Amino acid sequence: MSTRIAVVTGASSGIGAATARHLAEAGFEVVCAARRTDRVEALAAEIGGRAVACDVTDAAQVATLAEEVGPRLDVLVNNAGGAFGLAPVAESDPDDWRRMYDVNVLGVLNVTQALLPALVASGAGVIVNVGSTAGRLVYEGGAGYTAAKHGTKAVTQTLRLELFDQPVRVSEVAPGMVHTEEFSLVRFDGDQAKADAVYAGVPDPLVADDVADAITWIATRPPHVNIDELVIKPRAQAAQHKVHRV
Ligand code: 8X3
Repeated sequence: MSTRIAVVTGASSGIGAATARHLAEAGFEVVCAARRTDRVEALAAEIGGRAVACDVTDAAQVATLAEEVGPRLDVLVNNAGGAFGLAPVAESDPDDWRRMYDVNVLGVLNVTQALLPALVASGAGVIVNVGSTAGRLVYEGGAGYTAAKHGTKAVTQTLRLELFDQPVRVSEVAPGMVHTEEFSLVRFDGDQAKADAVYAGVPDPLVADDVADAITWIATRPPHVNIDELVIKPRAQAAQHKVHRV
């Protein structure tokens, strides 16, 4: 059997990088895609994969990714995404909202459109979109991000319907609180104190490896098994506003 190929977007850090490592351990040749070339090149060298510079919001770069992947693809993990800002609706910057819609929704559209023929050609493709608990609820200051992640979920569920007779499974993994090096730092525009406060006192937030493990499990089920959605939170987070802190 030929080597199975996986693409992970946003593979330069956090959940994306961890997922690339887990999929490589599971035997996949992983195409690591992200904007930061130095990071994906180092990761690809470490795991015996391939690196592609790709901003998922840029059609030309996504076309280059599709060329690099070639005619057959087994797994696509649409992980690139993120939150920008935590301002109330009344004070939000529309540019932040545009960027969030761009990367969390249109990014999924661009990459999925470009790679779908190769996923179909594999005869047993899997798409795993990285959503969020923010796609299931709302919270103060979160409207731009929750709207975008509700969008990620809507695209995923629509694809699931549209591809029901195709050899492609469609899943969403929806993590809650995951302590990665960059998610909150990016949200707060580099303010480390604000980023640290998100996880302050939480005994054990999830880490990127926990989510990578779940994604790899989804991607390695038998071809007739479609995990439609998987919500994953730390034990300490019973609900968005109910977080155990010590
Ligand atoms: C991350 C979860 O709570 O920051 O996607 O919206 S949250």
